[in-house]
Amino acid sequence: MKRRICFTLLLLFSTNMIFAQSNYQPSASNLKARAHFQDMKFGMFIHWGIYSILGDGEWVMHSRKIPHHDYQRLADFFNPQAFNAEEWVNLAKSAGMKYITVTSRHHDGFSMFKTNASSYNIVDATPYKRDPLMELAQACEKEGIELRFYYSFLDWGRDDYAFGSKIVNGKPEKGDWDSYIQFMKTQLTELIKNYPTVKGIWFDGDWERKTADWHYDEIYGLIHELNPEIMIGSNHHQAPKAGEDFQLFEKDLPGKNTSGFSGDAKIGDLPLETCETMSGSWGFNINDRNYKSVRQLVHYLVNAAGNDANFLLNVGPMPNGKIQPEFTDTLVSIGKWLNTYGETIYGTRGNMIPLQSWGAVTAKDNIWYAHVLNPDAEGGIFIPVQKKKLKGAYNFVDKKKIKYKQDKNGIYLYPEIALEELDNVIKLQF
Ligand code: FHN
Repeated sequence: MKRRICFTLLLLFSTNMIFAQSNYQPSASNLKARAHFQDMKFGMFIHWGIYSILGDGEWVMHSRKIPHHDYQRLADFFNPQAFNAEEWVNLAKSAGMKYITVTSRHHDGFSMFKTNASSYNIVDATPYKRDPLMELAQACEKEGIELRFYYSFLDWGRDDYAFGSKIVNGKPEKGDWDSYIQFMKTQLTELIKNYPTVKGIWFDGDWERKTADWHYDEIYGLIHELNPEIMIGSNHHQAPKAGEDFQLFEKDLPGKNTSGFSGDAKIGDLPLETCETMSGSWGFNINDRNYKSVRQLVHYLVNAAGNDANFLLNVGPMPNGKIQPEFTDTLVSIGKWLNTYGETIYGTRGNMIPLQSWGAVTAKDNIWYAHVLNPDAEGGIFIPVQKKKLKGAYNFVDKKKIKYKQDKNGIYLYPEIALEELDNVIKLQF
Protein backbone atom coordinates (compact mmCIF):
# COMPACT_ATOMS: atom_id res chain seq x y z
CA MET A 1 0.00 0.00 0.00
CA LYS A 2 2.78 2.35 1.10
CA ARG A 3 4.67 1.51 -2.06
CA ARG A 4 1.60 2.31 -4.18
CA ILE A 5 1.21 5.75 -2.53
CA CYS A 6 4.89 6.47 -3.18
CA PHE A 7 4.47 5.41 -6.78
CA THR A 8 1.39 7.65 -7.21
CA LEU A 9 3.23 10.60 -5.66
CA LEU A 10 6.18 9.97 -7.92
CA LEU A 11 3.91 9.85 -10.93
CA LEU A 12 2.17 13.08 -9.95
CA PHE A 13 5.50 14.74 -9.33
CA SER A 14 6.95 13.64 -12.62
CA THR A 15 3.80 14.69 -14.52
CA ASN A 16 4.11 18.10 -12.91
CA MET A 17 7.76 18.17 -13.85
CA ILE A 18 6.81 17.60 -17.47
CA PHE A 19 4.13 20.26 -17.38
CA ALA A 20 5.83 22.85 -15.20
CA GLN A 21 6.65 25.83 -17.37
CA SER A 22 7.63 28.23 -14.61
CA ASN A 23 11.27 27.17 -15.08
CA TYR A 24 10.79 26.66 -18.79
CA GLN A 25 14.03 26.08 -20.65
CA PRO A 26 13.39 26.12 -24.38
CA SER A 27 14.86 23.16 -26.22
CA ALA A 28 17.70 23.61 -28.71
CA SER A 29 15.18 22.99 -31.52
CA ASN A 30 12.93 25.70 -30.10
CA LEU A 31 15.79 28.21 -29.96
CA LYS A 32 16.62 27.38 -33.57
CA ALA A 33 12.96 27.85 -34.51
CA ARG A 34 13.00 31.26 -32.80
CA ALA A 35 16.00 32.42 -34.85
CA HIS A 36 14.39 31.12 -38.04
CA PHE A 37 11.18 32.89 -37.10
CA GLN A 38 13.06 36.17 -36.72
CA ASP A 39 14.71 35.63 -40.10
CA MET A 40 11.36 35.14 -41.85
CA LYS A 41 10.14 38.64 -40.93
CA PHE A 42 6.89 38.66 -42.89
CA GLY A 43 3.84 36.41 -42.53
CA MET A 44 0.21 36.20 -43.59
CA PHE A 45 -2.48 36.25 -40.90
CA ILE A 46 -5.78 34.69 -41.99
CA HIS A 47 -9.05 35.24 -40.13
CA TRP A 48 -11.57 32.89 -41.68
CA GLY A 49 -14.70 31.35 -40.22
CA ILE A 50 -18.44 30.97 -40.70
CA TYR A 51 -18.79 34.63 -39.65
CA SER A 52 -17.48 35.58 -43.14
CA ILE A 53 -20.96 34.77 -44.50
CA LEU A 54 -22.38 37.84 -42.76
CA GLY A 55 -19.58 40.08 -44.11
CA ASP A 56 -19.31 42.07 -40.90
CA GLY A 57 -16.09 40.90 -39.28
CA GLU A 58 -15.31 38.06 -36.89
CA TRP A 59 -17.05 39.73 -33.93
CA VAL A 60 -20.43 39.80 -35.72
CA MET A 61 -22.11 37.33 -33.36
CA HIS A 62 -21.20 39.49 -30.40
CA SER A 63 -21.66 42.92 -31.95
CA ARG A 64 -25.04 42.12 -33.50
CA LYS A 65 -26.09 40.24 -30.36
CA ILE A 66 -26.93 37.05 -32.28
CA PRO A 67 -27.80 34.25 -29.82
CA HIS A 68 -25.36 31.37 -30.24
CA HIS A 69 -28.04 28.81 -31.17
CA ASP A 70 -29.07 31.08 -34.07
CA TYR A 71 -25.51 31.93 -35.05
CA GLN A 72 -24.70 28.21 -35.29
CA ARG A 73 -27.03 28.00 -38.28
CA LEU A 74 -24.38 29.73 -40.36
CA ALA A 75 -22.58 26.39 -40.41
CA ASP A 76 -25.49 24.89 -42.40
CA PHE A 77 -24.72 27.10 -45.36
CA PHE A 78 -20.98 27.56 -45.13
CA ASN A 79 -19.80 26.00 -48.36
CA PRO A 80 -16.65 27.72 -49.65
CA GLN A 81 -16.48 25.94 -53.00
CA ALA A 82 -13.87 28.34 -54.38
CA PHE A 83 -11.37 27.70 -51.58
CA ASN A 84 -8.04 26.59 -52.96
CA ALA A 85 -5.24 26.16 -50.43
CA GLU A 86 -2.55 26.31 -53.11
CA GLU A 87 -3.89 29.69 -54.25
CA TRP A 88 -3.64 31.15 -50.73
CA VAL A 89 -0.16 29.78 -50.22
CA ASN A 90 1.00 31.04 -53.61
CA LEU A 91 -0.45 34.45 -52.83
CA ALA A 92 1.51 34.53 -49.57
CA LYS A 93 4.61 33.55 -51.52
CA SER A 94 4.15 36.20 -54.15
CA ALA A 95 3.74 38.77 -51.36
CA GLY A 96 7.15 37.71 -50.04
CA MET A 97 5.61 36.17 -46.95
CA LYS A 98 7.38 33.22 -45.36
CA TYR A 99 4.69 31.89 -43.03
CA ILE A 100 0.95 31.73 -42.49
CA THR A 101 -0.94 31.96 -39.21
CA VAL A 102 -4.55 30.88 -39.69
CA THR A 103 -7.51 30.88 -37.30
CA SER A 104 -8.23 27.31 -36.25
CA ARG A 105 -10.93 28.44 -33.84
CA HIS A 106 -11.97 32.02 -33.10
CA HIS A 107 -14.13 33.44 -30.29
CA ASP A 108 -17.32 32.10 -31.94
CA GLY A 109 -16.01 28.65 -30.99
CA PHE A 110 -16.38 27.20 -34.47
CA SER A 111 -13.51 24.86 -35.34
CA MET A 112 -12.21 25.31 -38.88
CA PHE A 113 -10.64 21.84 -38.68
CA LYS A 114 -11.82 18.28 -38.11
CA THR A 115 -11.99 17.73 -34.38
CA ASN A 116 -13.39 14.88 -32.33
CA ALA A 117 -13.83 17.20 -29.34
CA SER A 118 -16.89 18.96 -30.79
CA SER A 119 -19.20 18.42 -33.75
CA TYR A 120 -19.30 22.21 -34.25
CA ASN A 121 -16.56 22.01 -36.85
CA ILE A 122 -16.23 22.51 -40.58
CA VAL A 123 -16.12 18.83 -41.50
CA ASP A 124 -19.05 17.65 -39.37
CA ALA A 125 -21.34 20.70 -39.37
CA THR A 126 -21.15 22.20 -42.87
CA PRO A 127 -22.12 21.01 -46.34
CA TYR A 128 -18.50 21.63 -47.32
CA LYS A 129 -17.29 18.63 -45.26
CA ARG A 130 -13.63 19.31 -46.05
CA ASP A 131 -10.83 20.31 -43.70
CA PRO A 132 -9.23 23.50 -45.11
CA LEU A 133 -6.49 23.49 -42.47
CA MET A 134 -5.35 20.05 -43.60
CA GLU A 135 -5.31 21.25 -47.21
CA LEU A 136 -3.45 24.38 -46.15
CA ALA A 137 -0.92 22.33 -44.18
CA GLN A 138 -0.26 20.19 -47.25
CA ALA A 139 0.05 23.19 -49.59
CA CYS A 140 2.36 24.98 -47.12
CA GLU A 141 4.60 21.96 -46.85
CA LYS A 142 4.74 21.62 -50.63
CA GLU A 143 5.58 25.30 -51.15
CA GLY A 144 7.99 25.73 -48.24
CA ILE A 145 5.79 28.08 -46.23
CA GLU A 146 5.65 27.67 -42.47
CA LEU A 147 2.24 27.09 -40.86
CA ARG A 148 1.00 28.36 -37.50
CA PHE A 149 -2.40 28.16 -35.85
CA TYR A 150 -4.35 30.92 -34.14
CA TYR A 151 -6.39 29.48 -31.25
CA SER A 152 -8.90 31.37 -29.12
CA PHE A 153 -9.04 30.85 -25.36
CA LEU A 154 -12.33 32.73 -25.31
CA ASP A 155 -15.50 30.96 -26.45
CA TRP A 156 -18.85 32.76 -26.76
CA GLY A 157 -20.90 29.61 -27.22
CA ARG A 158 -19.82 26.62 -25.13
CA ASP A 159 -21.81 25.86 -21.99
CA ASP A 160 -18.71 24.84 -20.06
CA TYR A 161 -17.05 28.21 -20.84
CA ALA A 162 -20.23 30.03 -19.73
CA PHE A 163 -19.45 33.36 -21.37
CA GLY A 164 -20.45 36.26 -19.14
CA SER A 165 -20.18 34.27 -15.93
CA LYS A 166 -18.55 35.93 -12.92
CA ILE A 167 -15.09 34.60 -12.06
CA VAL A 168 -14.76 33.40 -8.46
CA ASN A 169 -11.55 31.85 -7.15
CA GLY A 170 -10.11 31.58 -10.65
CA LYS A 171 -13.14 29.82 -12.16
CA PRO A 172 -16.43 30.94 -13.73
CA GLU A 173 -19.32 30.59 -11.27
CA LYS A 174 -21.35 28.87 -13.97
CA GLY A 175 -20.20 26.35 -16.57
CA ASP A 176 -17.55 23.73 -16.01
CA TRP A 177 -14.06 25.21 -16.12
CA ASP A 178 -12.20 21.90 -15.82
CA SER A 179 -14.18 20.52 -18.74
CA TYR A 180 -13.36 23.60 -20.85
CA ILE A 181 -9.64 23.38 -20.07
CA GLN A 182 -9.72 19.68 -20.97
CA PHE A 183 -11.56 20.49 -24.21
CA MET A 184 -8.84 22.95 -25.23
CA LYS A 185 -6.12 20.46 -24.36
CA THR A 186 -7.80 17.81 -26.50
CA GLN A 187 -8.09 20.20 -29.44
CA LEU A 188 -4.52 21.43 -29.12
CA THR A 189 -3.33 17.84 -29.05
CA GLU A 190 -5.26 17.23 -32.27
CA LEU A 191 -3.83 20.36 -33.87
CA ILE A 192 -0.29 19.24 -33.11
CA LYS A 193 -0.63 15.53 -33.78
CA ASN A 194 -2.83 15.68 -36.88
CA TYR A 195 -0.96 18.61 -38.46
CA PRO A 196 2.61 17.68 -37.56
CA THR A 197 4.16 20.46 -39.66
CA VAL A 198 2.60 23.19 -37.50
CA LYS A 199 5.32 25.39 -36.05
CA GLY A 200 3.49 27.81 -33.80
CA ILE A 201 0.37 28.36 -31.70
CA TRP A 202 -0.94 31.93 -31.54
CA PHE A 203 -3.28 32.26 -28.56
CA ASP A 204 -5.80 35.03 -28.15
CA GLY A 205 -8.70 35.93 -25.90
CA ASP A 206 -7.55 35.19 -22.36
CA TRP A 207 -7.82 38.96 -21.76
CA GLU A 208 -11.58 38.34 -21.48
CA ARG A 209 -11.06 36.58 -18.11
CA LYS A 210 -8.16 38.31 -16.47
CA THR A 211 -8.67 36.71 -13.06
CA ALA A 212 -9.33 33.18 -14.29
CA ASP A 213 -6.81 30.40 -13.78
CA TRP A 214 -6.07 29.53 -17.39
CA HIS A 215 -3.85 26.56 -16.54
CA TYR A 216 -1.10 27.99 -18.74
CA ASP A 217 1.37 25.61 -17.15
CA GLU A 218 -0.58 22.56 -18.26
CA ILE A 219 -1.51 23.96 -21.67
CA TYR A 220 1.88 25.33 -22.62
CA GLY A 221 3.57 22.29 -21.04
CA LEU A 222 1.40 19.95 -23.07
CA ILE A 223 2.28 21.71 -26.33
CA HIS A 224 6.00 21.70 -25.59
CA GLU A 225 5.80 18.10 -24.51
CA LEU A 226 4.09 17.11 -27.76
CA ASN A 227 6.60 19.10 -29.79
CA PRO A 228 9.28 21.18 -28.01
CA GLU A 229 10.02 23.08 -31.23
CA ILE A 230 6.57 24.66 -31.39
CA MET A 231 6.63 28.36 -30.61
CA ILE A 232 3.89 29.60 -28.29
CA GLY A 233 2.74 33.20 -28.25
CA SER A 234 -0.31 34.81 -26.68
CA ASN A 235 -2.02 38.07 -27.49
CA HIS A 236 -2.63 38.93 -23.83
CA HIS A 237 -1.12 42.41 -24.28
CA GLN A 238 1.15 41.99 -21.26
CA ALA A 239 4.75 41.01 -20.55
CA PRO A 240 5.50 37.45 -21.78
CA LYS A 241 4.49 34.61 -19.45
CA ALA A 242 6.56 31.57 -18.56
CA GLY A 243 6.44 29.00 -21.35
CA GLU A 244 5.97 31.49 -24.19
CA ASP A 245 8.41 31.65 -27.09
CA PHE A 246 7.46 34.87 -28.85
CA GLN A 247 5.70 38.08 -27.93
CA LEU A 248 2.80 39.52 -29.89
CA PHE A 249 1.67 43.06 -30.46
CA GLU A 250 -1.58 44.04 -32.07
CA LYS A 251 -1.92 47.01 -34.44
CA ASP A 252 1.18 48.66 -33.00
CA LEU A 253 4.92 48.43 -33.17
CA PRO A 254 6.48 47.13 -29.95
CA GLY A 255 6.73 49.98 -27.46
CA LYS A 256 3.92 51.99 -29.08
CA ASN A 257 0.30 52.11 -27.99
CA THR A 258 -1.69 54.01 -30.59
CA SER A 259 -4.41 51.33 -30.70
CA GLY A 260 -4.92 51.12 -26.94
CA PHE A 261 -4.10 47.40 -26.73
CA SER A 262 -0.52 47.69 -25.53
CA GLY A 263 -0.79 49.84 -22.40
CA ASP A 264 0.55 47.02 -20.21
CA ALA A 265 2.62 45.28 -22.88
CA LYS A 266 6.06 45.33 -21.29
CA ILE A 267 8.59 44.18 -23.88
CA GLY A 268 10.41 41.00 -22.84
CA ASP A 269 13.39 39.34 -24.48
CA LEU A 270 11.55 36.96 -26.81
CA PRO A 271 11.27 37.32 -30.60
CA LEU A 272 8.63 39.93 -31.41
CA GLU A 273 5.77 40.03 -33.86
CA THR A 274 3.21 42.71 -34.64
CA CYS A 275 -0.02 42.09 -36.54
CA GLU A 276 -2.09 44.54 -38.56
CA THR A 277 -5.10 44.49 -40.87
CA MET A 278 -5.13 45.34 -44.60
CA SER A 279 -8.38 47.26 -44.15
CA GLY A 280 -9.92 47.99 -40.76
CA SER A 281 -11.18 44.45 -40.07
CA TRP A 282 -9.73 41.02 -39.33
CA GLY A 283 -12.61 38.89 -40.62
CA PHE A 284 -14.20 39.63 -44.02
CA ASN A 285 -16.13 42.90 -43.87
CA ILE A 286 -18.03 43.81 -46.99
CA ASN A 287 -18.48 47.40 -45.90
CA ASP A 288 -14.89 48.12 -45.01
CA ARG A 289 -13.15 50.05 -47.77
CA ASN A 290 -10.50 51.51 -45.54
CA TYR A 291 -7.72 49.79 -47.48
CA LYS A 292 -4.15 50.52 -46.49
CA SER A 293 -1.86 51.47 -49.36
CA VAL A 294 1.23 49.58 -50.50
CA ARG A 295 3.29 52.49 -49.15
CA GLN A 296 1.69 52.28 -45.70
CA LEU A 297 2.20 48.52 -45.49
CA VAL A 298 5.79 48.54 -46.78
CA HIS A 299 6.56 51.25 -44.24
CA TYR A 300 4.96 49.17 -41.49
CA LEU A 301 7.07 46.17 -42.51
CA VAL A 302 10.27 48.23 -42.52
CA ASN A 303 9.49 49.91 -39.21
CA ALA A 304 8.64 46.53 -37.66
CA ALA A 305 11.95 45.08 -38.88
CA GLY A 306 13.76 48.19 -37.61
CA ASN A 307 12.12 47.46 -34.26
CA ASP A 308 13.27 43.83 -34.46
CA ALA A 309 9.74 42.54 -34.96
CA ASN A 310 8.09 40.35 -37.58
CA PHE A 311 5.06 41.68 -39.40
CA LEU A 312 1.96 39.46 -39.60
CA LEU A 313 -0.37 41.05 -42.14
CA ASN A 314 -3.99 39.95 -42.08
CA VAL A 315 -6.44 38.98 -44.78
CA GLY A 316 -10.05 37.99 -44.12
CA PRO A 317 -11.12 35.65 -46.94
CA MET A 318 -14.68 35.82 -48.27
CA PRO A 319 -17.25 33.07 -47.56
CA ASN A 320 -16.60 31.47 -50.95
CA GLY A 321 -12.96 30.94 -49.94
CA LYS A 322 -11.48 33.67 -52.15
CA ILE A 323 -9.34 36.54 -50.99
CA GLN A 324 -10.67 39.84 -52.30
CA PRO A 325 -8.76 41.52 -55.18
CA GLU A 326 -8.19 44.75 -53.21
CA PHE A 327 -5.97 42.64 -50.93
CA THR A 328 -4.35 40.42 -53.54
CA ASP A 329 -3.27 43.42 -55.67
CA THR A 330 -1.64 45.12 -52.71
CA LEU A 331 0.04 41.91 -51.58
CA VAL A 332 1.53 41.28 -55.01
CA SER A 333 2.90 44.86 -55.06
CA ILE A 334 4.52 44.35 -51.65
CA GLY A 335 6.06 41.16 -53.03
CA LYS A 336 7.50 43.08 -55.99
CA TRP A 337 9.08 45.55 -53.58
CA LEU A 338 10.54 42.66 -51.60
CA ASN A 339 11.95 41.11 -54.76
CA THR A 340 14.30 44.07 -54.88
CA TYR A 341 14.67 44.92 -51.21
CA GLY A 342 14.39 41.48 -49.57
CA GLU A 343 18.07 41.48 -48.63
CA THR A 344 17.42 44.53 -46.43
CA ILE A 345 14.57 42.79 -44.56
CA TYR A 346 14.88 38.98 -44.38
CA GLY A 347 17.44 37.66 -41.93
CA THR A 348 18.08 41.12 -40.50
CA ARG A 349 17.82 42.25 -36.91
CA GLY A 350 16.62 45.58 -35.62
CA ASN A 351 16.90 47.91 -32.67
CA MET A 352 20.42 48.96 -33.67
CA ILE A 353 19.16 52.48 -33.10
CA PRO A 354 15.65 53.66 -32.19
CA LEU A 355 13.28 54.47 -35.05
CA GLN A 356 14.21 57.89 -36.46
CA SER A 357 11.97 60.62 -37.86
CA TRP A 358 13.39 59.80 -41.33
CA GLY A 359 12.99 56.02 -41.04
CA ALA A 360 14.52 52.85 -39.64
CA VAL A 361 17.68 50.75 -39.64
CA THR A 362 17.91 47.00 -40.19
CA ALA A 363 21.20 45.11 -39.93
CA LYS A 364 23.13 41.97 -40.71
CA ASP A 365 26.42 41.87 -38.83
CA ASN A 366 28.58 44.73 -40.12
CA ILE A 367 26.13 45.83 -42.78
CA TRP A 368 23.37 48.20 -41.86
CA TYR A 369 20.50 49.27 -44.09
CA ALA A 370 19.20 52.77 -43.47
CA HIS A 371 15.63 52.90 -44.81
CA VAL A 372 14.72 56.48 -45.63
CA LEU A 373 10.93 56.43 -45.44
CA ASN A 374 10.31 60.11 -44.74
CA PRO A 375 13.01 62.05 -46.61
CA ASP A 376 11.55 65.41 -45.56
CA ALA A 377 12.08 64.75 -41.87
CA GLU A 378 13.80 67.52 -39.97
CA GLY A 379 17.47 67.15 -39.11
CA GLY A 380 18.50 65.29 -42.29
CA ILE A 381 19.59 61.70 -42.24
CA PHE A 382 21.58 61.34 -39.10
CA ILE A 383 22.46 57.96 -37.60
CA PRO A 384 23.17 58.24 -33.90
CA VAL A 385 25.84 55.56 -33.70
CA GLN A 386 29.13 56.00 -31.90
CA LYS A 387 32.17 53.76 -31.66
CA LYS A 388 31.54 52.13 -35.01
CA LYS A 389 33.73 53.17 -37.90
CA LEU A 390 31.91 53.51 -41.21
CA LYS A 391 33.88 52.20 -44.21
CA GLY A 392 31.43 53.25 -46.91
CA ALA A 393 27.84 54.24 -47.72
CA TYR A 394 26.10 53.19 -50.94
CA ASN A 395 22.74 53.48 -52.61
CA PHE A 396 21.33 49.96 -52.18
CA VAL A 397 19.83 49.79 -55.66
CA ASP A 398 22.47 51.30 -57.98
CA LYS A 399 25.40 50.81 -55.58
CA LYS A 400 26.57 54.43 -56.11
CA LYS A 401 28.66 55.88 -53.31
CA ILE A 402 26.88 58.26 -50.97
CA LYS A 403 28.61 61.18 -49.26
CA TYR A 404 28.77 61.07 -45.51
CA LYS A 405 30.46 62.63 -42.54
CA GLN A 406 31.16 60.90 -39.24
CA ASP A 407 31.94 62.55 -35.93
CA LYS A 408 31.71 61.57 -32.28
CA ASN A 409 27.91 61.96 -32.32
CA GLY A 410 27.24 59.75 -35.29
CA ILE A 411 26.94 59.61 -39.07
CA TYR A 412 25.45 62.27 -41.36
CA LEU A 413 24.35 60.97 -44.76
CA TYR A 414 23.83 63.06 -47.92
CA PRO A 415 22.01 60.78 -50.40
CA GLU A 416 20.15 61.76 -53.54
CA ILE A 417 16.59 60.82 -52.73
CA ALA A 418 14.16 59.45 -55.31
CA LEU A 419 10.91 60.78 -53.95
CA GLU A 420 8.77 58.44 -56.03
CA GLU A 421 10.30 55.40 -54.27
CA LEU A 422 8.51 53.80 -51.31
CA ASP A 423 11.81 53.59 -49.48
CA ASN A 424 15.33 54.85 -50.28
CA VAL A 425 17.77 52.35 -48.83
CA ILE A 426 21.36 53.22 -48.00
CA LYS A 427 23.73 50.35 -47.39
CA LEU A 428 26.29 51.09 -44.71
CA GLN A 429 29.44 49.01 -44.49
CA PHE A 430 31.14 49.13 -41.06
O1 FHN B 1 -10.68 39.79 -30.60
C1 FHN B 1 -9.61 39.46 -31.41
C2 FHN B 1 -9.81 39.94 -32.82
O2 FHN B 1 -10.96 39.40 -33.34
C3 FHN B 1 -8.61 39.54 -33.65
O3 FHN B 1 -8.49 38.13 -33.68
C4 FHN B 1 -7.37 40.14 -33.07
C5 FHN B 1 -6.10 39.78 -33.79
O4 FHN B 1 -5.01 40.26 -33.11
N1 FHN B 1 -7.19 39.75 -31.66
C6 FHN B 1 -8.32 39.97 -30.79
C7 FHN B 1 -8.38 41.32 -30.21
O5 FHN B 1 -7.27 41.57 -29.40
